[in-house]
Amino acid sequence: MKNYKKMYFKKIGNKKRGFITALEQNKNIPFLIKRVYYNYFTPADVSRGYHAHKKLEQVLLCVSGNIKVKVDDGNKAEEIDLNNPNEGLYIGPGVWREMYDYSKNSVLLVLASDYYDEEDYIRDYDEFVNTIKKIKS
Ligand code: T46
Repeated sequence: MKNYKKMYFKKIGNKKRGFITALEQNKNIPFLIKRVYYNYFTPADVSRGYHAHKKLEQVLLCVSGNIKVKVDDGNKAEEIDLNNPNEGLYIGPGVWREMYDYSKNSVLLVLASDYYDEEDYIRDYDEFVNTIKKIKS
């Protein structure tokens, strides 16, 4: 089963007054939020990510502008557009991700289930594929 999914959040408001989207831990976000970070001023020709996580769960939201995310579970790779502030991408453990095509002034907001820990990263693609194979066998 895929360990990532596109999420659609409620958009409260109207064109006249503007909109609000609320994110709540263990409600529309499926984990306790221990960390929030955001990535901004990323040049259009830069790709980020190129790693998977061992345990971390995250929800990525492009709250301004748009970006593309390639997710790869070791079996299949898929490109997901994040181009609405009320849409998110849940990514669980064991999913390789690459973010690219950042539009000007895009802001990628990330909600994470744990504190920053470099030990939780798999930054080598071959190691990622081998880890997935071991889990499946
Ligand atoms: C992910 C994608 C979507 C910290 O010190 N604290 C933090 O909370 C984070 C996220 C990063 N850092 C440091 C670690 C590196 O020295 O910031 C530097 C850049 O991190 P990285 O190259 O991992 O950034 P991205 O944009 O490639 O990946 C980030 C997250 O690290 C990652 O968990 O899933 O965003």
